[in-house]
Amino acid sequence: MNIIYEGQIPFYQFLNEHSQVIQPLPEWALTKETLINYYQQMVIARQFDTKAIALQRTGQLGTYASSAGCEAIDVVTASLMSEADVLVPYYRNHAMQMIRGMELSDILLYWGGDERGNSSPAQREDFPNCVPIATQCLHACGVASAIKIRAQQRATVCMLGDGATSKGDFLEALNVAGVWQLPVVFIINNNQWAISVPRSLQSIALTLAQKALGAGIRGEQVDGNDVIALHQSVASALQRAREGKGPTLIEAVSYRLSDHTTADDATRYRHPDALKTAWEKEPIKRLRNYLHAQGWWQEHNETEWQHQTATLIQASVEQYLDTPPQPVSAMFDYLFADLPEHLVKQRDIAVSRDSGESSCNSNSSGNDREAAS
Ligand SMILES: Cc1ncc(C[n+]2csc(CCOP(=O)(O)OP(=O)(O)O)c2C)c(N)n1
Ligand SMILES: [Mg+2]
Repeated sequence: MNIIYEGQIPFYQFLNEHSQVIQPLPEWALTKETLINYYQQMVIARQFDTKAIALQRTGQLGTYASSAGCEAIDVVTASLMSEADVLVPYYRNHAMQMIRGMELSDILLYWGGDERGNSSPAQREDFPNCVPIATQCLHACGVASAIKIRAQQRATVCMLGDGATSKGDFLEALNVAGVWQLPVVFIINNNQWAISVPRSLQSIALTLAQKALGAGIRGEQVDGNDVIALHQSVASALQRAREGKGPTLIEAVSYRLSDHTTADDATRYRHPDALKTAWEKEPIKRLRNYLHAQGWWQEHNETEWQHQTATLIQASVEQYLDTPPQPVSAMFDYLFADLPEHLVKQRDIAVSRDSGESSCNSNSSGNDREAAS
């Protein structure tokens, strides 16, 4: 017998869970600028997340998917993308949308059930949030195909979760990306859970990255709590894509520090010890400890940045709450280019109800938005 194929999955880590450097750093990480920027963006993402959950709990936002634990993945990837690259996100990538230019108030608007939050001009050609699991992987291949046909130097970034890797759509997308050598980077946020299904029941494969090997494309695993490792891995993958050197699958290992969404209660299926251990490894603390040790980030920097961030978030919350809700009939405006006949009738009913309601409820404010959504 001869072995005709042997696969390898590299694992990247520079900053271990104790914030210690475990191998020589790349040159860009020897100075503080990029690292501090990553840290600051992650703090914004975490504060935004906390605020969004508080808004939901007080009836001022719809169901919301927390990004606690995936800040490093999102911040590093979005920061490395060029304006011309295309983001195909799923529902946990608020920090990416923020860095790509969306207003935080628009992101809140979306989670408040208002479609205008999904049509910000700042999104340019980026896709809206994808909620059906893994379907975005094929959309990303469509985008990447268009980029390839036009011979443009742009990359498509497709975000997905560990649970999404069990879907046929994901495997089909990997396959076609390989066959057509598409300029796409798939990034799995392996946060160890697909709602209540643990990673161990998702696949018996040692890594999720190795699924790339079956499609003949490059697969690698990276510590998703280590901004330096993420930077190295994502920057190279983006460069390969833009240079026409084919797709990459990156599995970023993280942990979901929150419930699945605000509609979930993870205490019903998750042992508190696992969560406690995960908090020891989380990306923000890991980088903060390193920056402190380098003397690049002091206590007063922390206090000032937390304060500045709180002011920014508060302003975006106010802008969101001050946005008058859309009329009920707006729900017909976003799905069809040409509304089918039966929906035209329904929209007409909604429009006449809206005009009746607005005349007897002229004081309607943004605080009514959950009722409206
Ligand atoms: C096609 C489809 N099936 C089922 C669901 C219900 N659902 C919503 S989130 C989720 C789990 C996804 O887990 P994962 O891919 O790991 O992403 P995470 O939420 O953990 O980031 C499921 C099954 C869905 N949205 N779409
Ligand atoms: Mg998951």
